[in-house]
Amino acid sequence: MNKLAAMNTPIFWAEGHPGALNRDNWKLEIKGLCDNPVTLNWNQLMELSSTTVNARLTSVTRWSVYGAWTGIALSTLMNLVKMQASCKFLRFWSVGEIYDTSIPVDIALKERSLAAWAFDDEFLSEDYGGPIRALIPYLWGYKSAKSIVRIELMGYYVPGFWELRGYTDSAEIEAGLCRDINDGGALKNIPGGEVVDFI
Ligand SMILES: Nc1nc2c(c(=O)[nH]1)N[C@H]1C(S)=C(S)[C@@H](COP(=O)(O)O)O[C@H]1N2
Ligand SMILES: [Mo]
Repeated sequence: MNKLAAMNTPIFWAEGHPGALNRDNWKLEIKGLCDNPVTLNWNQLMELSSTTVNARLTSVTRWSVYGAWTGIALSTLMNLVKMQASCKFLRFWSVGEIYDTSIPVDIALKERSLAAWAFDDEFLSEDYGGPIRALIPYLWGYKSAKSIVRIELMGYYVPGFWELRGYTDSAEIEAGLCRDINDGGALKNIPGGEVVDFI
């Protein structure tokens, strides 16, 4: 069992679980406001320089999980496609293209914003957004779209799946009680902003 599952990390698929996903057939398309749009298959994704960051995924439903996430920095992908200056938001699309969410480009270019494919040295399972997902530790978890098939470089903001259903567009993490998944779901306090640790 993978570590996220072993810790009973909640599994959210608001649009319905996609079922088994095949890494070898996976394609991630990156298009929009860039000079060099690409569609990358799994082998091509694995050939890009990767990074491992210690970071938290923190849900607006008030739980947070910590670990070493490995993936491709979104900044690396933006360099690859030659993002244009007019790009202001990145819009992620999950498999099935029902779930989308968008983040400002300045947050996308921060060092711990990834297209992540592993957690604690294990590939992500479908449950947790494998083969590859957004991991945006700076914002509430609904910005970390799972099993992404497309990243669109946008000049303007479009509210996504959860934003249309009442969650904030900014997804700024707010202080308060939060379950520590790494500690059996114990209730603790988090500060506002990116959760580095509990208080
Ligand atoms: N496609 C898709 N991505 C998604 C979601 C979802 O329902 N569908 N839920 C989001 C929310 S609200 C959170 S908190 C995290 C949860 O990630 P996990 O299911 O891997 O724990 O995924 C985000 N990405
Ligand atoms: Mo969430």
